[in-house]
Amino acid sequence: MVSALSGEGLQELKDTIAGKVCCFAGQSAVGKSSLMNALLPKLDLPVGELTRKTDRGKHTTRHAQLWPCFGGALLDTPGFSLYEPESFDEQLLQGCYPEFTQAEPCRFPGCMHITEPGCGVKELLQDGRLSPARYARYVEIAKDFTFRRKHQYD
Ligand SMILES: Nc1nc2c(ncn2[C@@H]2O[C@H](COP(=O)(O)OP(=O)(O)OP(=O)(O)O)[C@@H](O)[C@H]2O)c(=O)[nH]1
Ligand SMILES: [Mg+2]
Ligand SMILES: [Zn+2]
Repeated sequence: MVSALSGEGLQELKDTIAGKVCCFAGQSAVGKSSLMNALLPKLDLPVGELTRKTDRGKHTTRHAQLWPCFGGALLDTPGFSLYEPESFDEQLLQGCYPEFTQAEPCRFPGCMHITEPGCGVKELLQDGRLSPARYARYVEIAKDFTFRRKHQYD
């Protein structure tokens, strides 16, 4: 977790990105440019706000720019309105959650970790080794993948 406002997580973020080429990507107004400014105050990049009308960002950043820093480089990018991944492979999705690898094997192979009994990932959730908010978003995305795979030839 990071916050440009409070400075939470900034040192860990610096340590993680040092010596690498990294980019910030995400929906408009999540705070990518604010984070760039917090890490590199000299940049003074323009930041936007949420529109009351749609509760979405205003697409303040209009181009991607690479800034050398911390022995590597950081790229600020324009935000998108909606995130819709092209592939909907549930196995690839699970690979995006490194926490899942700490789980005991689930009772059923190919477990989606949603409603199946004997699920190791659900146990992680119970002992607080998996963030409930991250898990809730995983369930939402996984259900969307299943829905879109079922309807891909409609
Ligand atoms: N409360 C709070 N607000 C933040 C934080 N980071 C950014 N904001 C606010 O969120 C709004 C959008 O920030 P930006 O940095 O412009 O967001 P962005 O992701 O670069 O947006 P685009 O350039 O449109 O893609 C601004 O009003 C910021 O002040 C934060 O850590 N806490
Ligand atoms: Mg921006
Ligand atoms: Zn499971």
